[in-house]
Amino acid sequence: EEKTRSSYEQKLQQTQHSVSKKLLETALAKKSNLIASADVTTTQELLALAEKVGPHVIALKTHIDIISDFDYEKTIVPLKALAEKHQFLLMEDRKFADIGNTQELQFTSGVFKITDWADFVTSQVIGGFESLDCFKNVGVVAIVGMSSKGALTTSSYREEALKVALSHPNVIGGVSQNQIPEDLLLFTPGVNLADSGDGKGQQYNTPDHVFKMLHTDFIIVGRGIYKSEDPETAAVTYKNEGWNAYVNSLQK
Ligand code: S5P
Repeated sequence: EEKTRSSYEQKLQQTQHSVSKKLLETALAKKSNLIASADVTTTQELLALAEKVGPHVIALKTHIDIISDFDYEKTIVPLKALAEKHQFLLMEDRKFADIGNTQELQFTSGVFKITDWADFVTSQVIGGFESLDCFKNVGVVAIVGMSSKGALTTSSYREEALKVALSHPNVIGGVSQNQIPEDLLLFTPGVNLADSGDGKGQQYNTPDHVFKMLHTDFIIVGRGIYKSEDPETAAVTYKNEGWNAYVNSLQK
C-alpha cells in the first residue's frame, strides 16, 4: 500500500513561492490539475485551443518557438488576455540548457521575450545551480526525468538534478516520471488515456497511474487533447480523470 500524500491545501500552506501558490489556488478553485500542452504551429490554432480548454486547465503549456507566424502583438497579447479571462497560467516549455548568461539572453531577448509573459518556464539543470539565477521573476520547473524511451535521466542523474532543484529558490517543481520530494511540485507529462506511445519514443501512462504511483501534482496532456476531434470535451475528460485520481491518491 502506497503512503499517503499531501493535499493541495497542505502544499499551499507550506509553499513560499507566489507561482506555486497561484497554481495550487487555481487547482483548488477549478478542481483541476490539468495542464494542456498546446503543441500547435499557428497563432490561430493556439488561440482557438486556449479559448476552448482555458476554463478547464490550470495552465497552458507552450512551445512558443514552433509557432510559424509568431508575432508578439498577434500571438502573445491575445493569449495573455485569454489567460486572464479563463484564469490559467502560461507555462513556456523552453527547457533551457545552457550557461547562465546565454539562458538569460534566451529568456529576455529574441522575438519571444519569454520573461514578459510566461508565469513559469521549464529548464534543464545541467548547467548547474547558478544557471537558474536568471529566472528570478518566474517559477522554474526543473527537468528531472524525461518520459521518452532511452532518456539519459538515470537515477544518479535525477538524484543530482534534484539537489540543484531543491536548493534553488527559483525552482517550484520538477518534471519527472518518478516520485520526487514533496517540497517540489511534480509535473508529469506522458499522459494519455488512449495510447501507450507515439512511435517516436514517447511513453504514456494514465492519470490514475501517475497520481497513485508517483504522487504527481499536475498532469500535462498534449495530443490527448489538441489532436482530439473535440478538444474541449477531451479537456473536461482529462480534468475529471485527473481530479478523481488525485482525490483517490489522498486515501490511505
Ligand atoms: O519528459 C518530458 C518532458 C516534457 S515537458 N516529456 C514530455 O513529453 N514533455 C512535453 O510534454 C513535450 O515536450 C510535449 O510538449 C508534451 C507531451 O505531449 P504529448 O502529445 O505526448 O501528450
